[in-house]
Amino acid sequence: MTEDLDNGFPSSPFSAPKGTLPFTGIATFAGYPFWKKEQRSDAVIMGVPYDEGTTYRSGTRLGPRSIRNASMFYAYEGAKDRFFDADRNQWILSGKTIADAGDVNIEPLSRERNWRLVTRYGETILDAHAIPAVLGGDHSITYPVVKAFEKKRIHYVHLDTHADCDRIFESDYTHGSPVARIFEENLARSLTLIGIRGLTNSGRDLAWIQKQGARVITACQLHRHLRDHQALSFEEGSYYISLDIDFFDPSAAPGTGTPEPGGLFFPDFSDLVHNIAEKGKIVGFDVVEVNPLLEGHHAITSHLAARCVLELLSAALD
Ligand SMILES: [Mn+2]
Repeated sequence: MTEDLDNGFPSSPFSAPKGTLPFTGIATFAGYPFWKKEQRSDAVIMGVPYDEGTTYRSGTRLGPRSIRNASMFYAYEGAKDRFFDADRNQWILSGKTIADAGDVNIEPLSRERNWRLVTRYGETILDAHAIPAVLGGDHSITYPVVKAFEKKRIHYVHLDTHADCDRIFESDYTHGSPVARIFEENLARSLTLIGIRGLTNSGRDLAWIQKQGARVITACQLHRHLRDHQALSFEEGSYYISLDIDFFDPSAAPGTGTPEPGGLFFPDFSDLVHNIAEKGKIVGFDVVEVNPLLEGHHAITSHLAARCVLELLSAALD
């Protein structure tokens, strides 16, 4: 059993591990270089290919690899001013140093060990003064990631169809429980749940988390009030954003285990994260619940997830 943090990336005697076109070379996130701890980075990508917390259709262990593959669509060599955002009419992520640390070295049926490593990987990235950008994995991994932020007293923002505060199983560590874990271990100074909808939330748990002070904004409220800044203002402070891909409408993100109609779309998400970044400082985030086994060869969910990671990086760093 290894518990070291070596990411095991190969070094090639031939050339850089990536070519000039999106379909060439070894896929790192958007073609960014492998992370070397001694190099200063603004943000570091880390994959957590773990899905033993799922309560329905598993397969999100394949999420990090699929998101990296899709993200290579955005990998063009030699682009110094990294991406031109035509919607916002500006360059984004210019001059920002971003690197990919690879995946947490998961072992089967070793939850405690795996999650200890997830927290340590997160702490290692934070100790290097970089923002951890996490690719899931199922939503259970958010709790050990957020544990790495314990000293930062973050505001936690949960973008999801579900409130994820199940307290029904003997193991309360499923992908339906991270919000309950974060609350009960007092890991966040505030909880905001956005995009909640549909028939698969427990009314009792939703009422419970609101009683504990969580702010809940349903998908319907978001559809109506997204551009009303007063209705959706965020105070100053450090923010951790957890994006469950089922926040989006299933027509935009079919590759996920628990789809629910009535979801949001990318422009809503973009407005929302930039809204948070207006006053708040995004210090870490995850994108979870992408299940490539459920989306066929189109990979639109993985492409959406990759784009969301870039949007979150831009909101955090630009
Ligand atoms: Mn979730």
